[in-house]
Amino acid sequence: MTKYAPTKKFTFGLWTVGNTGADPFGDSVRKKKSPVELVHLLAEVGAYGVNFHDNDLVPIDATPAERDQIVSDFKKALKETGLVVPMATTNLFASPIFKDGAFTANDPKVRAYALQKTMNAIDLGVECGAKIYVFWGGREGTESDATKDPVTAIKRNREAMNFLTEYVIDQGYDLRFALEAKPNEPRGNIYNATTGNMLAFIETLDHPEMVGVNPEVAHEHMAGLNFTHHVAQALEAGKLWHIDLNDQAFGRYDQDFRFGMVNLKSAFFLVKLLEDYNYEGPLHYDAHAMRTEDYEGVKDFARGCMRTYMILKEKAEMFNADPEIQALLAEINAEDPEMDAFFGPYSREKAIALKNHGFDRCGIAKRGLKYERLDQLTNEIILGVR
Ligand code: GLT
Ligand code: MN
Ligand code: MN
Repeated sequence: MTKYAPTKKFTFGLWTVGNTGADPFGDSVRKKKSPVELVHLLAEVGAYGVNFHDNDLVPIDATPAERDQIVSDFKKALKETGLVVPMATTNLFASPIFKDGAFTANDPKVRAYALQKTMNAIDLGVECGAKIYVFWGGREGTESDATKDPVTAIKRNREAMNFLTEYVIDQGYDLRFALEAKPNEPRGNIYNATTGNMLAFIETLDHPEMVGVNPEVAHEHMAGLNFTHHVAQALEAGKLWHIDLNDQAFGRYDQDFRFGMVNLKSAFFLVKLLEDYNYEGPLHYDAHAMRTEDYEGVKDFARGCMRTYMILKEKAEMFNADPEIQALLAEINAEDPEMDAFFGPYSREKAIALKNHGFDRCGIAKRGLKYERLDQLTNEIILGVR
């Protein structure tokens, strides 16, 4: 097998490699490909799986007969290529009916339609083998807070999640939900703006055990936040069930660049975290090729996403095996037996002993931590000179 071959569960949405390059200022630059063609393209570049929104596969106005034909063609392509569908989701943002949101829209007809559309989309996803169902509430927000009460919005969102988890249980589906946060775009402000917000929201649901998160690199970066820390919180809580990898310059428009294209060092720490903690879920590239590319460029984009991950995985292994780095880490993290008595579960005796202990505050603060050396060594691993 060639070096850096894509051996992980790398997946792409139909909407990612199928993106035709239109933006708010310009038309499509690539001819639209069918789902079947995209499955074959993904097989060619070595992907493991493909994800979709209901309407990436079945147009919103398809007849039941058309739907069945499309699904059967798609399944045939999966069978031919060996690709799987680990995740599916609902398009609750493109149709004008969702201009004021879906589950949080002020119009009850819109909220009810959003539930109906999602139940149908869940059926479609499960039929194609999906085990994870993503919820990205791109339109769940406001441009002006005069228009919607934010507490009411939280309650509407919760009611929708509770209804849909019950639907999944009622159908006997083997399906878990993953909630994806984003701070803005396409709404001026989107509710539950970060992965941390989502983790808190999940604990208020009727079935928190069925709901985890799907963090996306670009979405935390858009808010100027450290993505790796958000992923760590989800991992530690046992809630990292899916992840959207891409890249994004801080403070810019929603860019959806190839993984590692802008912030290589953040990408390194992310891959290291996922590998160190044995994340085994899908690694989904929610990104698209630059508008300058034809479909050969789309393949370069997809191969690049996966290859960068595999290279950074190797770099993380080098970091973990580097004697100088490991010696520095051991020194930094050295325990002090004298302090052991103060940690662990609370007791009144412990509290009294700790209050009476004398600390050499200035002496302790004098110690240099050698983080400059450690970070430079990290850079040299990433730069390939170590
Ligand atoms: C859309 C969005 C993504 C979400 C997708 C799932 S759709 O492309 O930008 O971040 O993950 O609905
Ligand atoms: Mn995005
Ligand atoms: Mn995403």
